[in-house]
Amino acid sequence: SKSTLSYASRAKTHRSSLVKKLFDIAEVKKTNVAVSADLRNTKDLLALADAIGPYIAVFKTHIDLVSDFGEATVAGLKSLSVKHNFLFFEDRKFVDIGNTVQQQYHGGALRISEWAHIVNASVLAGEGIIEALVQTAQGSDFQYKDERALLILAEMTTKGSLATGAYTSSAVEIAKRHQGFVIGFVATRSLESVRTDIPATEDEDFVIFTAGVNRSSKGDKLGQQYQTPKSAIERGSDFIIAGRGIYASEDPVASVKLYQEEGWQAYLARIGS
Ligand code: 5BU
Repeated sequence: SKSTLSYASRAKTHRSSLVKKLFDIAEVKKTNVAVSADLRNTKDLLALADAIGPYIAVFKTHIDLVSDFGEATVAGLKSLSVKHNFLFFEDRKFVDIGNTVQQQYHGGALRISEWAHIVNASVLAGEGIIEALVQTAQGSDFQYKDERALLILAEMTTKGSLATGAYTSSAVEIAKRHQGFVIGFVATRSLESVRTDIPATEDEDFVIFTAGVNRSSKGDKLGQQYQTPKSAIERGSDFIIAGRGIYASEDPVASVKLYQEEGWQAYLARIGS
């Protein structure tokens, strides 16, 4: 199982140059934290990115929450990602027909493909949505080839989530057919044990991002369910996504360091070093 290998050794063999970069960042900065920066204006977003940038591998956004989104948002985010060496993950959860998601991803009001290294999509609409996004990312007018990637939403953290069972195994099966642009899943655990008709190839190495991570809370009043950084990594997560546990704490920098430390120690224990 690849999840017992170090990020460094997985970087060496991974087919995706974006994943190589992601694993390199994790190793260099000793962090597997992805902050979920669910803030409402550009100033707050950039201030958070600058403050906690040194301690994270990925800065996850819901860019449609940013009321004054514009050129300054994009330029500011891009320069901070260079300054602090992290990647952007826009948690857009594409879920529509192929023709629509292509336009939501590339161009449009939010210009997601121009700045988001990683995006995600649901397979509720079927495999065609993934094919559509792959087609865009491999198009001849797409300037960011090899610098962009897609995660498939295989599970969700909310109480009563319907993304379970056959849905989750279909998500895994579809991902297996689109390795390259598809780099892995948003899921609560490793999905290696999920049965599909497609056997794993030798170089198969899906990256697991896990949302719903919080060190001190079990959930919220709207059905969110949390696990700790340690639990997520033990269950096979590669990158832990924490939002309110970091940005809404009294001291986000102190807080992110605690998530970094707990996540990294759990990773070291998992790889046996
Ligand atoms: P929180 O503040 O740590 O609860 O924020 C969690 C973030 O992760 C938030 O942006 C959600 O949209 C996102 N999320 C999630 O919580 N659960 C999921 O299953 C998925 C995304 Br997919």
